[in-house]
Amino acid sequence: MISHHARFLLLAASLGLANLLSAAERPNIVLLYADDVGWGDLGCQGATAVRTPALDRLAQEGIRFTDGHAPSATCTPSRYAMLTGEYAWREKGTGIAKGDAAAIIQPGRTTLPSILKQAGYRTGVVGKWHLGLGPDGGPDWNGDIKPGPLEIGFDYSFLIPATGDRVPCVYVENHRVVGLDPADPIQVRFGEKVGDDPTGRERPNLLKMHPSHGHDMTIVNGISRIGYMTGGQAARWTDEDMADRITEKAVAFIEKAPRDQPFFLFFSFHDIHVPRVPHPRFVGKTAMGPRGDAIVQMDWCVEQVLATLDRLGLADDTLVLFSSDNGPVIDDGYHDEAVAKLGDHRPAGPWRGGKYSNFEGGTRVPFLARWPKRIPAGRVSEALVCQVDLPATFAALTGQNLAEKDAPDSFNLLPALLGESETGRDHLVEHARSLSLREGSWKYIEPTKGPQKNANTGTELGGAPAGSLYDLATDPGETTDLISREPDRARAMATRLKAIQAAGRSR
Ligand code: NG6
Ligand code: CA
Repeated sequence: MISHHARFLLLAASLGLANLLSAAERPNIVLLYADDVGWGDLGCQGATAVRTPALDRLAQEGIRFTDGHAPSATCTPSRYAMLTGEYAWREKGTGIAKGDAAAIIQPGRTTLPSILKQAGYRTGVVGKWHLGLGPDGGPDWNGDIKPGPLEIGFDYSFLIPATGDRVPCVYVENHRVVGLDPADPIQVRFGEKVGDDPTGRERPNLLKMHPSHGHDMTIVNGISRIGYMTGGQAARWTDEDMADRITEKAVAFIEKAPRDQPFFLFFSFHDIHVPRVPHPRFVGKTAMGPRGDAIVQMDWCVEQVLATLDRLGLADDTLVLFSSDNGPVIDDGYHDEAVAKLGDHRPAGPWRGGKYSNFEGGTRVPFLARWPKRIPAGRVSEALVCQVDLPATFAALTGQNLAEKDAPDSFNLLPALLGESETGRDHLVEHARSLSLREGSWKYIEPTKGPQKNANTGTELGGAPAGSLYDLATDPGETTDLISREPDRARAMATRLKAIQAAGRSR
């Protein structure tokens, strides 16, 4: 069998990339990506109402970034930016995707997985996708579902196609719905009803969890969803064992990956997005109801991955990252006691707002990295880092140069990631309902009309008609708008933000 090193040399030679040879050994990469988990939801960042021992271990054995960001304050745009290295607000069609949306990232683009595949990695994605599947008009759920992850650089995929709270409620493995009976084809529709499956609106008595806003369409597993679906009965998922199912697939991917080749696993949790329906063994583990129990379940998923790496002797050579796709939300559409049982737990930690918000709570999320061979244990870094930087950072890690057009907003933050430097980005565009520019501790939010709170979730959204300006160094909670006291600074930041938008790139 050809050795890992020989294969690496051959690959380097065949690509003619001299600098590939000088790259450090290429670690395996496991990107653990949580959904709607807030900065303050981790024990290592102050949570006491829920324990997260696996994540705390990751932080203790690696580096914890206090100023780490999702690219956007909701899911689809964050994932788009993380996989392409391009801010989602530059492109139409990157907002929260419906369950039957067509593939948003086009085949042929340079992506996080294609960069790693190019470097010789075996690449896989397991869990929530929410980046659309199929051609224009959406996928054929009963046929070959493509394009999708396999067409943009992943060798393997096992997907929750959109989110847990919207149809279709089935898993997709590579190009096919898992367990589909051809005699019971799936139909999916958003907008009008399809088929005669009961809906939450018509038959609330059938529900085990009731919607608080939206989420009153087709009932699957006693929970009404966004959108309508009929057929595919045998293929429908059970929310209670979703974490087990996807963890099993993630662990199997690591186990089966050839040992003479590094691997990249994007393990994208369903937790702690709504509907929060953890397995019975996690129910009641916190006093916070399903939202707290879902955090415990998510931490269990992390634990399984770390244990697998330990068991296979891969931990030292594996870079494990953990982050979340946007800030926290309490009631995101179901009556699940999250509001009533929150107590004094602060999901966003010291930051104001949460999911959907221009305040820091929208995008400032947990951001942990462990690589025992290269990252000193127990580091805490204040460097400004963002998930949009992963493509350029991993390109650098694997000794590759990005083409000018690729990953236009992605910066190589390898020195910061490895704890060798406290310098991260000098600026970052944060994206919620409008854009904000961070420069050091300063934050400028462009002028924003409209309500102060999200009507559904009650989240404070931030922003003001004249724009707003905060100094996070003296005012981390964004309580004092300095826009009228520092008009010159605000104007300069507004000008720079406009220039970044106009340039179409920032790298
Ligand atoms: C919103 C949903 C919310 C959640 C969100 C997507 C309603 C009223 N709200 O439209 O429940 O699903 O989309 O969340 O339907 S995300 O984390 O995937 O971006
Ligand atoms: Ca999310």
